[in-house]
Amino acid sequence: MPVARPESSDSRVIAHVDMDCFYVQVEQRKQPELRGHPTAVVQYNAWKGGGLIAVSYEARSFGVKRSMRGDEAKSVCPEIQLVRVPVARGKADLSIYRNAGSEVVAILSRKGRCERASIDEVYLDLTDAAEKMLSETPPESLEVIDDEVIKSHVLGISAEPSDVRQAVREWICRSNADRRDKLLACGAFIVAELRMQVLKETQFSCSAGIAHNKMLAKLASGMNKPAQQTVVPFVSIKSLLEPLPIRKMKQLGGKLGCSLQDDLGVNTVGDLLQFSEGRLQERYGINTGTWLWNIARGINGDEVESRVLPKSHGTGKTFPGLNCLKTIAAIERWLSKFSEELAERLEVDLEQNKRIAQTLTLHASAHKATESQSQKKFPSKSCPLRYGTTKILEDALNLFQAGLREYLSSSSKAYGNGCSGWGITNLSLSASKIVDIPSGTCSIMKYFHTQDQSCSSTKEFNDKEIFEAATLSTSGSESYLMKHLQEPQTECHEDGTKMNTLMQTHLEDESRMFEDKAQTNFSREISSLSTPVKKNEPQLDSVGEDAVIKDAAGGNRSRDQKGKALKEKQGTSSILQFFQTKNCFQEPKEESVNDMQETTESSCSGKADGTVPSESGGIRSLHRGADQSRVDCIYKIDEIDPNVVDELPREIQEEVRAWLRPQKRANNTMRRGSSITHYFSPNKNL
Ligand code: TTP
Repeated sequence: MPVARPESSDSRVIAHVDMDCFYVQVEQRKQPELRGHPTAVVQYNAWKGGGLIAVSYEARSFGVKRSMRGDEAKSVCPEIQLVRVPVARGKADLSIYRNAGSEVVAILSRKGRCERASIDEVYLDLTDAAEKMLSETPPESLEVIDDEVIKSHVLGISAEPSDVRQAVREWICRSNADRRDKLLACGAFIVAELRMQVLKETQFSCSAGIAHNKMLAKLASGMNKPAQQTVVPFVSIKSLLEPLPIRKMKQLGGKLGCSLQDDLGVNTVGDLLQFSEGRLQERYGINTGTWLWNIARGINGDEVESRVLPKSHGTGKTFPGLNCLKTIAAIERWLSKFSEELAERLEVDLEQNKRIAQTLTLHASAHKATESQSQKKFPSKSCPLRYGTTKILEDALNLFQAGLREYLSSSSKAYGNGCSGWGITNLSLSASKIVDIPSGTCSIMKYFHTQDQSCSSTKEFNDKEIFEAATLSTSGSESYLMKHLQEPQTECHEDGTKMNTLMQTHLEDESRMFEDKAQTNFSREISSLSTPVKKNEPQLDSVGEDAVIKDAAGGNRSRDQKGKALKEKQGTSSILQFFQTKNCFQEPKEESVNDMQETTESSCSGKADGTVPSESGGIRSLHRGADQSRVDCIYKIDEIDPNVVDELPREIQEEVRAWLRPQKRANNTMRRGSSITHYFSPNKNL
């Protein structure tokens, strides 16, 4: 459900920056001889030359579209260069694009709060920077204005094409302008400079929208591409929004949009203006009613989140048609590849960003042999995430089995190894609920994490530990993802191919990416409605890729080696034993799956993993055991024998000693203990 958030101010300066034909640019940087030539990046397969996922603007001018297959693109534009997406582990390897996206984010984040929205999109809150510029060097005081600023498209400015630049210059430099417009004008300078900097440092061009909120900035960024920027002055909001088809607005592609059309006769955003807030609240509830009333007026209070790293990591693949997976052995083969990739990426995230992911989710699409049963969705399943390829694979298999059991509940005979009653057409794994590790705990974490891996016994996976992915997050990517996986193509993505492209390559922060990409494409369409200026080809293809940060190759291997070495050297660690066995007891109280979810969520917003100070001066940690009872562990610091610290690797002994020092305990217990208890929790080693 949409959330109505009041705008903190209508004078914010928000930019949405979107890279132009991003994968193509990445490939062109790698092979400069492709620059200036019609080029497309193709997800290659033998069927008609594979599917195009990115098309250069030169190729677009020949009529090449993302929905085409390679063969069709060749027939439309014989000179087109088709570059194949790199492949690793039998599937697309997108790390080169993710890393390129990270380069861009690093530059864009220099001027204000930066939210990485997808592999090639970023929101910026430039309010402070714009206010600073306005007070120190207002546009009207500048003698020279960069051409890139003058080339901005300012919605609402009407002038003959030959006079447009002069009109924009005047708009930017008006000394009697409304303060909000002045701030946007400053935003135009800042964004132009950032875009030029991105070009200089990465060789990539990008386009941008500059407005008072995220919704408007996003709508604007796709209106003039490539390598241009569009400003939405306050007075132009109404004329921008009014003609827009209601179903194309973010979050209105599904049932809510349908209801607006069918029940209230609302086809455009302008139609929505006729309804009072009270009437909309009456029909859709207080929150949604207000949200609808707001969006019709261009009001959107969503803040730019400070996030340059991805919210989740995902990997997956589609297996269309005859390629569908029909046996548990085939599922295991692929899950093994996914687990390996996920484990590597998580390891790099831990190493480089000091973050840990808490939830593992498996998504799949399936069909059954009988037509009548094909409507049922394969349920997405989640469980607490345990690090390491082996554990991820083990858990993923259990999640799959749980999902399959449920999926086949009406036809149990089809279940089992080697059965032919079902086929998996896409399969993916994601790691989400990523939280920062409290500073100072990293090397300890790594050590315990290694121990955890080497000491863990095979886990009897209990179904109760598996929960529906849909309940995981109220605002995170999963809920969006679920939405798109379950009712995916009713919005802008009508055909299965598009969905396939999406599922094949994009599984991280998919939610937002899906919606955002759809809206980017949409904003290109609306450029024709709202401005007389050039309109690039409307794209109704499927969605963009996830956003992962660094190439993780090798990370897991080194960790595993280190783990083995430690184990050989030390035998069974007594400090580890202490943490594993000391003072744990179980409360008989039964908790629901939802309760479990709440615990996980609270750990995200507050303490890292559900630890609370205990009355006895130790660290109390709440965990859910395999039997779903609550396990309450109290680790008493006083009872740790300082001698066992000698068993730890030298580089972390000092940290643990500091943690044990009486005078520091009050401060250190929570901060450090929270992670330690998590890693020593009984569940981690099950
Ligand atoms: P987009 O930003 O949607 O498109 P684009 O950058 O290629 O082109 P434009 O200039 O029109 O914005 O997607 C970003 C990248 O995500 C794109 O280069 C390739 C990838 N992608 C896919 O792999 N599959 C898809 O269906 C889409 C839409 C994108």
